[in-house]
Amino acid sequence: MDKKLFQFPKGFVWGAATASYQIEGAWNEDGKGESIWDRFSHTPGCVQDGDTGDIACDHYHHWEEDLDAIKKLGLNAYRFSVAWPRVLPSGRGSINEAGLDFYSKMVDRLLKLEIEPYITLYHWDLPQKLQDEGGWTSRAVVDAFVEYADLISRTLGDRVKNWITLNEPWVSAFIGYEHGRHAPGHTDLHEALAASHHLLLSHGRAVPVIRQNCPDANVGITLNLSPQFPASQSVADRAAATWGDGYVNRFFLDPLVGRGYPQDMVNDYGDEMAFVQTGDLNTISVPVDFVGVNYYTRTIARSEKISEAENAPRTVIRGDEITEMDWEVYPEGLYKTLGRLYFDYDFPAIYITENGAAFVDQVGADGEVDDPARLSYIKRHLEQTHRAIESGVPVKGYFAWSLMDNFEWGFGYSKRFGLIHVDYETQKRTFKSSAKWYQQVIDQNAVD
Ligand code: IFM
Repeated sequence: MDKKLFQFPKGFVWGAATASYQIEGAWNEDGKGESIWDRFSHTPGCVQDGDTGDIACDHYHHWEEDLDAIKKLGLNAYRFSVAWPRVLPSGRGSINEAGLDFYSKMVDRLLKLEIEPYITLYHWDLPQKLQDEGGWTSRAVVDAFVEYADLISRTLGDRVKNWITLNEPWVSAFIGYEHGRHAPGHTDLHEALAASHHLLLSHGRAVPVIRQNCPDANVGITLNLSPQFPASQSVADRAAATWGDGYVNRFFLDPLVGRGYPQDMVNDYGDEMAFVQTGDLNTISVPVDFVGVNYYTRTIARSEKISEAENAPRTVIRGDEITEMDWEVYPEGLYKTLGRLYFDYDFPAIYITENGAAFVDQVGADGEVDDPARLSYIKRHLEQTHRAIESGVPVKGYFAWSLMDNFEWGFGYSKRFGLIHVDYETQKRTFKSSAKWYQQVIDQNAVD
């Protein structure tokens, strides 16, 4: 009777994730160059409450304490990103040794603590110098990314095995260049499409370089994926769901596995796709060892092409459990997504590189932070992960988002996703109850 309800496979990777701009601070220290997020957050009106990542969790100075916390949590893996402008302040060319040294020391310490590093090369902090030349809309950025990937994998590849080229290229391209809510804050679909293509091309060009520098590398890319459910049976809602799937999911998944850009989206975007050159799709579909999925919620697609009155009544209704991001809690969407990645797209391995939830957290009079909603969110997503594994999907690891509260982009510090609470005034770290529970999960390799 002591058999655990959800026992995970031996060797399952238990981690947590962060990103450089969200935690490091030290935005202009020790030779670091300006990033598009430095510029964006310093521009009045771009980030809620005028917050910036100038200090954030001050991880640049607290990194040893933070690594000790990771050890205490019992994680066997830590996913973090390198800030490109910290190591190449102008994006290419002259190297900032102090920046390289920071990551090198971190890797050494992680390995000493027996924590496997998973490095994300690009988690949105493009050097501003490259943005001044057009950023991701310019094809020249691809060579710069390859130079950067080469530098980092040459420097750390003797010790780091796990590499993620890009985090959520959809967000970089479409939220940054079409919706304007992220750096660089543009609102031009054509730019977003070009950015998206150059991001994918950068991935395709970087993978062989990483493999050359690190022959036993485990290399992949991380996508934000969200299953689309038509709000009703109406033709219009079904079309909206197909379009939404093309926009967020298939536009990235299809080219990565060699299917090219989805024809329905190409038809929709038309001449806007003129920047795709011969051979690009071949480059993009370079084989990867895994795909990383960041899953938070599903999308219920309601057509904007017909009025609510003309449309069929909604049959798929958003649940009433909603996070602080206004995202519906829908764990089954993770099961569905994992299955699709394996059964439809045939990825050899899958990591959940992010999953978690923002809720309002209070530090109690006793100094404790009790966060049952987050604990329950993670628990139910782990149950769905386990279900996927039981169905034969090769899910190799789970990284909670996030290790600690941090700068949540356009929302500044107003949303807390951490397992560890951060008091931004004092930089005091406190394990929330979800962290203590996660500690037990890792210890037992099971969700009880
Ligand atoms: O904080 C972000 C992260 O940087 C990328 N994925 C989604 C998270 C929550 O919004």
